[in-house]
Amino acid sequence: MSDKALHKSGSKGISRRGFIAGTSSILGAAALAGQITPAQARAAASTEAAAGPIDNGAHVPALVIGTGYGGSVAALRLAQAGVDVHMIEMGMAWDTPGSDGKIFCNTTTPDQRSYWLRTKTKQPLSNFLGFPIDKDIPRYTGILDAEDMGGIIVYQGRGVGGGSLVNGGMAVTPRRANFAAILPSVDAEEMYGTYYPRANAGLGVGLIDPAWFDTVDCYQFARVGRKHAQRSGFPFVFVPDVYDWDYMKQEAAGTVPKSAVAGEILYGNNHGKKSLQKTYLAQARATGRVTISPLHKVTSVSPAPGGGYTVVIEQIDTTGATTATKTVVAAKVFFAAGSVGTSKLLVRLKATGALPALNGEIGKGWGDNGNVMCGRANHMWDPTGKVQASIPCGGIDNWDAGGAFAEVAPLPTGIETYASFYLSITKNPHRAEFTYNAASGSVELNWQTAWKQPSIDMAKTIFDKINSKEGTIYRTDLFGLNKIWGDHLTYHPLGGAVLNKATDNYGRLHGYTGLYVIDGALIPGNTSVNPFVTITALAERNIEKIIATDL
Ligand code: FAE
Repeated sequence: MSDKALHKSGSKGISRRGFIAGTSSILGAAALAGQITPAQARAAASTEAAAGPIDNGAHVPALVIGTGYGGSVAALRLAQAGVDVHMIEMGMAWDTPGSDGKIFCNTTTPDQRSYWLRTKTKQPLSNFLGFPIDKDIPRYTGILDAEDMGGIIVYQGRGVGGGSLVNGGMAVTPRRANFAAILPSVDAEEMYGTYYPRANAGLGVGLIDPAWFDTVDCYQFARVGRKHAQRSGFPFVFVPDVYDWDYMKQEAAGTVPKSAVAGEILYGNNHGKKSLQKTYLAQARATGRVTISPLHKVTSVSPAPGGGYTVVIEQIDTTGATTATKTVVAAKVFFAAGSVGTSKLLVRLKATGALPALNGEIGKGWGDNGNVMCGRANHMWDPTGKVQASIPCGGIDNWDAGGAFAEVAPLPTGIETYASFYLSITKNPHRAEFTYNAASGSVELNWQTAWKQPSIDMAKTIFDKINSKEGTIYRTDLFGLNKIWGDHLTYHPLGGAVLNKATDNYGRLHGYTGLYVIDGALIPGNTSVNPFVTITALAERNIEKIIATDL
């Protein structure tokens, strides 16, 4: 990946004044950015409040399952085309402060808001100095799901905004040369000429000021990462992000409430991150045509007797208990529940006879984007800083030679750890399949932990060399006792309903007119970089075609 490719983004910033809690202020944020007017924002907020959650027996023109990247793009573009849209989201709205006055809790002090229906945290870095660091929490519909799929823990965001609520915001357009391997049936010319720029603009992607980066305490960890990469002959590249970099400068200067600089990331970010709530979803709501039902989970979709689809939805409370079951009819249904959510639904619906005509590609082609984590122990003269901004801003590129792109990640513990920490994206060739287990009534994924070995080997092409050059060693205390590699997890689930296989070349599910997939499930297992810009750009491409031809 060249520096140029990584920098390629149409940036459209949002004023820091907009980063206030609450639905109406979220709408206000977009208004300040010039995306919608304050009057539109107020009208949309009151329309939505009046509309409330979806009613049992409702008939809707378009129903979107999930409010992540794919779902938000679909909702906005459909609404702009004059279609009323209802979005169903199993997670919470995340628009109301808790007793501490904050919507989201901090990474260092996880409480009930942190995890989806768990009684103990499941932190990606489970140990420190070999000691387990997970703690008991009340069971609650928290923001981060650590979903155990057998051979792999899949981390996902839960709530209005999906993964955008919990992710690092790294907004990377893959190198064009790698694109054919990602989505071979898609016209790259169109993607790079139209849809990637549209996605970058819609997401509000921007780049850190390199001069500021060079001086500020909170990126010392990344400067150490750059120095070590370059001394071993690897290019260090700045990576765009959806964080408001002007706000971050003010956080670092102590003039505004701290968010990234205070380590907020995995369990939500209270200020500077431009999550979908502040971009696509704010615009969608401002059309007055989009309503969202949080704490509602779709459990079934099947053809309705009079045309369209019958959708069964469970309303849940914050303990996860079902409080109502609703049945609605939708003319068109967009599956945007994320790679795992969409795949699990479709595999179950095919196997149980609700959608028997789905084809044999359903559930196939799932990959982990080659994610693997590791830490390195630096010398005492190479401290990484006790204050670390939680937003990564650079990476080490060894994709061509070694099959790995390593994000130089923060370890925002609040103390000096002398550790360098990395999340590598690698060219792992393994693909898994979701299947329905009739005996247990659950959908399973056949991923094996041992399938991470190619990822480890590829990451080692970078870190063995750096360790040898620097005279340093791997940390063995972050993922257990004497365990170097974080090979048990992914942040980047992709595939399960692959474009041009389970669907046509625009996400229309084979076998059923009016059913679409529009999220990360379309992408066959790897994007060579962090995935959400590609998910967004592909959704922009597909919805444009669907609106032009199917509505
Ligand atoms: P997603 O955003 O997951 O949205 C799906 C939504 O559907 C969720 O809100 C679900 O709660 C909801 N849902 C699921 N099932 C149902 C159901 N049955 N009924 C109703 N609602 C349902 O899908 N990517 C990057 O590009 N850069 C990063 O820096 C980055 N960092 C990450 C860090 C972490 C910790 C994590 C977990 C992910 C990160 N990602 C990153 C990945 C990125 O967030 C992910 O690829 C996208 O969010 C996937 O977008 P989708 O639209 O596919």
